[in-house]
Amino acid sequence: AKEFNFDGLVGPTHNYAGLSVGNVASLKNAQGTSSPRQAALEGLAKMKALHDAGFAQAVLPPLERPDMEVLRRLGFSGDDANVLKQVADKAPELLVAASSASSMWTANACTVSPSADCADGKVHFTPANLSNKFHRSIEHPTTGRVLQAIFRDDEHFAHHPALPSGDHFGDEGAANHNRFCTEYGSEGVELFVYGKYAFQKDKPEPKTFPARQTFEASSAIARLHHLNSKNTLFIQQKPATIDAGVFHNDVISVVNQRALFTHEEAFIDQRAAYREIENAFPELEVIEVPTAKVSVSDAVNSYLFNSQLLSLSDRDMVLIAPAECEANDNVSSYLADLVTQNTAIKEVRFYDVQQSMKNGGGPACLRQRVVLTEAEQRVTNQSVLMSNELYGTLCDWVNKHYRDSLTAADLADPQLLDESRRALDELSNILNLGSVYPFQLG
Ligand code: SUG
Repeated sequence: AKEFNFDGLVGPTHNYAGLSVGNVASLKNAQGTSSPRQAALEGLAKMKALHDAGFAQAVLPPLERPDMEVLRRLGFSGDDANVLKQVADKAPELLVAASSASSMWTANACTVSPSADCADGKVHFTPANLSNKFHRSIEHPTTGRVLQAIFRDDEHFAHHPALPSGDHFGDEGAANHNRFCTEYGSEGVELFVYGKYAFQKDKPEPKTFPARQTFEASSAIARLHHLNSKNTLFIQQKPATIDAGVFHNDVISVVNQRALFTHEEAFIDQRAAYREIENAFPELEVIEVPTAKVSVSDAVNSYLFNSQLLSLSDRDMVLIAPAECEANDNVSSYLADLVTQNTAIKEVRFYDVQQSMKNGGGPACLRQRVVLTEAEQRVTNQSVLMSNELYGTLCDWVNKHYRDSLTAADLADPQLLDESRRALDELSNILNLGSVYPFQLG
């Protein structure tokens, strides 16, 4: 079995709207001018570099935006140009929310459990309801269709609908889900990290910013995926760390195989967390970053932990970090020292995903991990797998369809909607998806 990284291709309406309270970068960069073209090309460059380095790489398509179906459900009517005009005049906040290209952060697209962990021997997929943020809560219907268009075979793949919407079952997908294993194809230990309990009000929770993942949502996913309870762990994030801007666990920890690369202040009880993981997974190697070297604020500003931790061999790993880590003195000196120590992390490579970073999405947000056996790989839609040819085709496609710059005012332009739909129609052919978008389904 191999671990594939499915990166989100950035959509043509990528913009900075300040939609995510609790996400420091999203609020800081609100109303700036974005470059959808640059954003998409940066993402593709990372995918190509990892493909060239020998990692299994694939792509997930963006969603249709603005989401006209949602705007119509909210009472705007007439033809598309009319809907856009009304919403821009009367409720511009709904237009920006319906236009977000947030599906690029595919770590939040769904939770995936590899077949080795699931009692029925299938790979299980649950799209995340992303209930905490309106602009993200409208992603899951199309995300679900896209996943079914890629993983079609029902002997090997099981697809669930998103959890019931609403705060009680707030689910943010793989951003709060980790998996320990000795080899990708052997049974692993799945670790769900949650921010709060929804039904038990006497438990600790953050005071300033929302906890986007609930314990109840994580438990429901574990049940749906038929995980073995002795190999399934639930650990709470430290509430004060969420209040410091760590809105997902993948902003403060990353796991690959035996290694947990994490900050000293990630979990509500750090020592108990390590003990619990070690009981279920004795091979655990913890690489803990102390506050004295890298503060939570440095971690949030540099996105150190939103790196991808990838295996170079049976023992050695490389950290795929955002370029912002190089620019932060504390983080860069920590990393320079780390690679000289005796840990799994032997190398750090920096990638520029600046357009996504300005909305709070680093290298790890941009990818969904899917472990597939050889048999599962054979029945996966081959057109989404990265290759030199697909890279060239997608770069041409971006250069042909995407604008170089975009502001909030442009979102009301009916031409942008037409451009996006033309682009997505062509993309669904390139990626052999069939009809997945509302405008294609009629
Ligand atoms: O959900 N930002 C995303 C960033 C998601 C990062 N994902 C992970 N950590 N896995 C979010 O907060 C901002 C959009 C805007 O403000 O325009 C946004 O949705």
